[in-house]
Amino acid sequence: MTTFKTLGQFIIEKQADFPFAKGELSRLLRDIGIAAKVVNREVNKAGLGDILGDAGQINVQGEGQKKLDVYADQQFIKALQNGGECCVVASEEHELPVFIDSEISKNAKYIVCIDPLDGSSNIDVNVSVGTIFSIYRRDSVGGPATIEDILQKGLKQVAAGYVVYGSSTMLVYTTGKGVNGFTLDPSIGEFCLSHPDIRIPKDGCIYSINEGNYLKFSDGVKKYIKYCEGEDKQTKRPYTSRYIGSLVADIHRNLLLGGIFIYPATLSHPNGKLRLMYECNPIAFIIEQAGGKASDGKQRILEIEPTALHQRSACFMGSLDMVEKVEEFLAKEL
Ligand code: P6P
Repeated sequence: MTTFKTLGQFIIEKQADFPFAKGELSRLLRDIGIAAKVVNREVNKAGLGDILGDAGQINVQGEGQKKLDVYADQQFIKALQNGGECCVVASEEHELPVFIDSEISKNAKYIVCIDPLDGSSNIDVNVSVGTIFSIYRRDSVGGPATIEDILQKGLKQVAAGYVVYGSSTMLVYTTGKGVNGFTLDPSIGEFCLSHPDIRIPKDGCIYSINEGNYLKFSDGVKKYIKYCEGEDKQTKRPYTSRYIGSLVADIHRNLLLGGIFIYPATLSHPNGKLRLMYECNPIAFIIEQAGGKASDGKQRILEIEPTALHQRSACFMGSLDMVEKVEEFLAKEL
């Protein structure tokens, strides 16, 4: 009889790590897990239902919304509304925060920042996509949450995670005490612990960057790319270039195998492309908890003081030695 541990069992077991926990965060994480299973069902049959293609709307990023983007956003918000543990959701798909003002939620203590379906441009071509979430405890007491409750430094996250809808569907999260991965077992409809205590290798041989933007990169980034492509047996170069164009998929591979993911500032995206609150911060929390490093090229991503809900940040995230090496190249360009 194979023994397995479901996400729900694991969350409750780990609740003991938090002496003051009264179960709210556990319920919130379970609510996210439920929504992930609902979204997974649609992602897995996207080619069959009328769920592919454009929703015909433009989101706050000025990007065309895919129908699955909208569907995923609706499912996560509904799960968070029904769960009663979240008072406001900051979603990539909404310009303004979505306040959950039901009787049970308006005084809830948690805030969720979420990219409901990241990498959506890959949906129609059957490439892995993902959900990324970040959880904060509100500072204000009672009444509607404030924008200051949402715009907290990444250091203040109480939990963060992602779901990767790939050849298998996995949920990977941290509450600040390590990183654990759960694989969805469709036969029982449960996320089961499959990757306990994930650690990212201290060094790696995979670099992930959209080299199509090469001419728009700074000199330091260009020199680092040439370093990755150089021949040197001792440092196992040339490295391997792997870039899916779906943040969660690229990060998940590099987290398990070692590697670096880079989305730097470019001429077209002077602050980088990825969003701080619901892409860079949650991924940075996970990477650091797994023993890696996550910087914007100058400082820890988790120490960036947010000023706007959808602000962007450059990011260099992954194996410690690889991020430190690229930072050496960046320091020389200052
Ligand atoms: P580019 C997807 O749209 C996304 O937000 C991330 O998932 C991904 O890492 C990045 O953008 C890809 O951007 O400019 O290389 O297509």
